[in-house]
Amino acid sequence: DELEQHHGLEVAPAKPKVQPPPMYKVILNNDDYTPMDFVVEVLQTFFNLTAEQATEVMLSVHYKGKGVCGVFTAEIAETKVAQVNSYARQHEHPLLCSMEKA
Ligand code: TYC
Repeated sequence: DELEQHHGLEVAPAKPKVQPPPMYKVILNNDDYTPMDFVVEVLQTFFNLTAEQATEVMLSVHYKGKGVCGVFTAEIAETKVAQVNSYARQHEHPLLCSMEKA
């Protein structure tokens, strides 16, 4: 289309090119103190996981060091990270939530 426009021979409208937004993984990091059932509760509450899915992610974090809670646009990922870290601190657990580009 660009070539045609430069030559004054346009026949078709330019295709609208919409970029998908950058996506971010929200990560839970393991620690030695946060109770397993608290992590499961967090995953169910903030990431809408079932008890079964939440247990799977929690155990993956426990055994491998970190795990993905979900993949979101920047603003939503930032909000989830802030909510989880605030909730963990309110309950005096060291649980750390962070994000990285997908
Ligand atoms: N390792 C913790 C324990 O043994 C459980 C835990 C799992 C902590 C996942 C944090 O993101 C985490 N109680």
